[in-house]
Amino acid sequence: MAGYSGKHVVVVGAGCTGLGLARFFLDRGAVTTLSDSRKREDLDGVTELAQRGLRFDCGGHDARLLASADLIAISPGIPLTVPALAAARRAGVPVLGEIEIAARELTAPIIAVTGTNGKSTTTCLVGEIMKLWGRHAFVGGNLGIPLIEAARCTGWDCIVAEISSFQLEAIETFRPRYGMLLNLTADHLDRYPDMASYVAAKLRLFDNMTAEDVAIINADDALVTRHAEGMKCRTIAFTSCRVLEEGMGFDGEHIVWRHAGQQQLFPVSALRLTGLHNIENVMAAMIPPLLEGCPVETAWQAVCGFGGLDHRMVLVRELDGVTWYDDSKGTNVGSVVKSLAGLEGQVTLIAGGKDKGGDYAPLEELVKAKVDHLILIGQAADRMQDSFRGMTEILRADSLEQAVDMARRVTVAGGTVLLSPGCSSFDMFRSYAERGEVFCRAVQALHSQD
Ligand code: UMA
Ligand code: ADP
Repeated sequence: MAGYSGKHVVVVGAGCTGLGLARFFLDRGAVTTLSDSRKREDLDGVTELAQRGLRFDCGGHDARLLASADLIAISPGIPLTVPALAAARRAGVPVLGEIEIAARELTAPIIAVTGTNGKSTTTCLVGEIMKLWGRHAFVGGNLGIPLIEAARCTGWDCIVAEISSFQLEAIETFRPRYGMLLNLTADHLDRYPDMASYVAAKLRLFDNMTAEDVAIINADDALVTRHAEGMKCRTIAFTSCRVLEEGMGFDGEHIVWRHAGQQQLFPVSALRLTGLHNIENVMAAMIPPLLEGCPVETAWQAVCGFGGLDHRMVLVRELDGVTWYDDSKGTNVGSVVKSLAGLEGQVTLIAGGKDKGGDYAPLEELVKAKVDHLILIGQAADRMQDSFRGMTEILRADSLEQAVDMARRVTVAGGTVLLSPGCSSFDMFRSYAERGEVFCRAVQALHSQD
């Protein structure tokens, strides 16, 4: 579609992405309808858009309306299997995802970060480096500010975008200059029929990349390296297990960057971030700026100054000898594995939430070795109880606040309480952030027994 003016565009989903898309298409003179399964009165932030002529299709998606559109623009939370959408596609209506629409407008190079875990942290790390280097960098995507907001402004030097598998489902030409694949473990099996479909969606990031572009690949992840073999673009690897002849490696004390016959050493003791997984995130994040010519001192200063994001292994408080951590963003089994592995001593683990259909088995050994008490909340509690039966003492709580009270009673001095749910939050909360905030408030409200 050459231009959008006068075209009928249906934007599906009225979350932050849909509202950004609606604004974008109204700005370009499109006849724009916002379609959402929620009722009109339940939508937030649409008053100004309605005054600008936005039309609405609420309480479901009108199949006839969608089939008559010139273009359907979808939010990440809308699977292509939604019946009205699938029917419109079959009828030949183009259906594009938000990142595809945004990227068609963007001229600055895109550094795209995907993988099962570490995306947000790595995206922010790249952003910190670019900004310290004096670059006007947009930092967003799945992280929070939708990519379409970058397309509504000009003057970017680079676009640093966290990209989810959901967002990649409806791309056509999306082509980052740098594409990172941090790791691949099971996630979102409530949306995908199997792991292969989830991986296939992630790999679409590399579909349009050419020999001029660079894939940044985790050499320690067998699934990632297997899929990297067929890529058309250059690949640069990172590993936390050894030093590489070319790429980012780790010798146990230093990150070792070897490229074009040069070597640089970075002592990880200078980092504020902790854990081997965060060393991996730092390694991956430094590659695009260094390849773009950023001075090594600037890149290292930026990553050393970064203290991490909220709700990712954040120390909430120490109370009566017990340490409390908020890892509400631990929303899949792989991330709980990393968080638990990094803790010393005995742990009371608070887990559960909206089950994503994955296998909890990768957690079994760590639960047996480290978890004294497992306190389960939410819809996933029954399945998790079945998975971990006999491996630790299991308790059930009706609310997160009750789980905090239970954890307080059962955890002895010297121990740790960890909220790392291994599930999404949507059964009990609006988001992982709200879940983390409720946890932190409940922990802060506890009184010392001394
Ligand atoms: N809706 C429908 N029909 C449906 C399903 C949903 O109309 O069949 C409507 C809902 O009623 C709601 C709207 O769609 O009004 C929500 O759209 P959305 O789910 O795409 O939410 P946004 O607010 O636009 O947020 C999205 C991402 N959400 C998802 O991928 C589910 C956000 O990632 C992202 O931060 C934001 O765009 C900006 O890019 C969230 C997420 O959980 C945090 N992502 C997953 C993850 O990180 O694991 C991938
Ligand atoms: P994402 O955006 O992919 O969800 P985050 O950076 O928000 O990733 O981190 C979420 C959780 O994932 C963290 O609390 C941590 O437990 C885990 N994690 C972070 N980085 C990695 C990594 N490189 N490999 C595995 N797990 C990680």
